[in-house]
Amino acid sequence: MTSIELYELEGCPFCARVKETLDELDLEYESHMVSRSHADRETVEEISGQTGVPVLVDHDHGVEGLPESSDIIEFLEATYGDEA
Ligand SMILES: N[C@@H](CCC(=O)N[C@@H](CS)C(=O)NCC(=O)O)C(=O)O
Repeated sequence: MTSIELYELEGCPFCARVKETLDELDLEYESHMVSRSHADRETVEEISGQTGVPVLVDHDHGVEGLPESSDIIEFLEATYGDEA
């Protein structure tokens, strides 16, 4: 089972940037497509305290719901990149 999960929305450019980074770092992850309706994003709200996506989970590193694509990319590069 992979440690990383990504909550994302079809066609979301911020999610695409995160996925690009995951691919560049050759990381496996489980994708969860969320509903277009914010009211139906209970899990995203529960784990991250807001309803926007992308949101990243990385169980192995104690990350249970990290929002903001730039923060997610920074975390992935710092944790799994060449300089990690
Ligand atoms: N600053 C945020 C922006 C994320 C964002 O705007 N995500 C969109 C989807 S592309 C979203 O969830 N917006 C709320 C919505 O309208 O569903 C980031 O970089 O992650």
